[in-house]
Amino acid sequence: MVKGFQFDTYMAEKATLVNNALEEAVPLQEPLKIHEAMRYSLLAGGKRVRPILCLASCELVGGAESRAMAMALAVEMVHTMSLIHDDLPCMDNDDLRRGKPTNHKVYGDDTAVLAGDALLSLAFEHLATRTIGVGPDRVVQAISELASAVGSLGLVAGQIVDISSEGKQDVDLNKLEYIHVHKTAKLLEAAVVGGAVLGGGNSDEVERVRKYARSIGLLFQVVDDILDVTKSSEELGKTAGKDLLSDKATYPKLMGLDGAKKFAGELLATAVEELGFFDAGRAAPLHHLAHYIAYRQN
Ligand code: GRG
Repeated sequence: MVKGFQFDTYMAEKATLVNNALEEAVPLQEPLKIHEAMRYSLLAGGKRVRPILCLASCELVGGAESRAMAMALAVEMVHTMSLIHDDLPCMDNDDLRRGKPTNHKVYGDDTAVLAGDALLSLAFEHLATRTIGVGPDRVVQAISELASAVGSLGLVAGQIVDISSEGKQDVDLNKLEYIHVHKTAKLLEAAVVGGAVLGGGNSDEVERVRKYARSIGLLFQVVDDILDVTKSSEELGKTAGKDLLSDKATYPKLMGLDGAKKFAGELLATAVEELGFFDAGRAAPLHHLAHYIAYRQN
């Protein structure tokens, strides 16, 4: 860990910056119902890990954080969209998200689907039109990173394989990794890579942060699986123990709790190794973020 770096202060400052910018990016306007539903989930107080990773990655390669702010917001919009859709009765059917009733519980399934669709669309519009101080080639590259993370070879791939595996006992570690790389790691990768691309990183730097992101992306999900069996719904702000109840394949189930913790430690080490290539001061936020993801409590 980098001495003297105030991680808690860093996270609080960046989260406030992101929250204020999100508030401005999605104003309450006509038609009121859809904008209310979009804002309900978007401003419900997530940890903002993905946008903060995006800003930290931009600064790692020497870019001013303003260059990556639109990307950071776009990633959080996509993430929120995926949570709204994931919670729907036709998907994971959940009642609690970010400590509040899920979007469809408040606004109905029809509005929740539309709120997700509108956030997805706005994410790309925002990234394309609100990125400042960056040449068009890099903006197009960032758009393409985000699009491929979401589509049928990204989040959607992870979700369809996850849904198709429900109730089946044939999910081995390879399949579990496929699901989580696609459902979770791809979007974290887009956040980190997009930040480095918009920050002006060269191709070597971009590929280093991509490797870092792949490790922390899978780490994020391994830890999510561990928290599901070790924490309460109150502590998590979402329904705990769900995986166990539905007999779903998870890292603790396939590896045992200690095995899953050991695997998490290995992924953390791989991520940190990639940062060794960069200036330690500039890499401090991503270094601490990797540890935060590994040791988070919710
Ligand atoms: C409709 C294009 C389209 C895609 C959606 C529904 C779906 C496809 C994918 C599901 C993706 C999903 C919900 C993955 C889980 C990711 C995850 C670990 C979420 C929890 O993230 P945190 O802990 O949550 O960062 P907060 O609330 O803090 O932001």
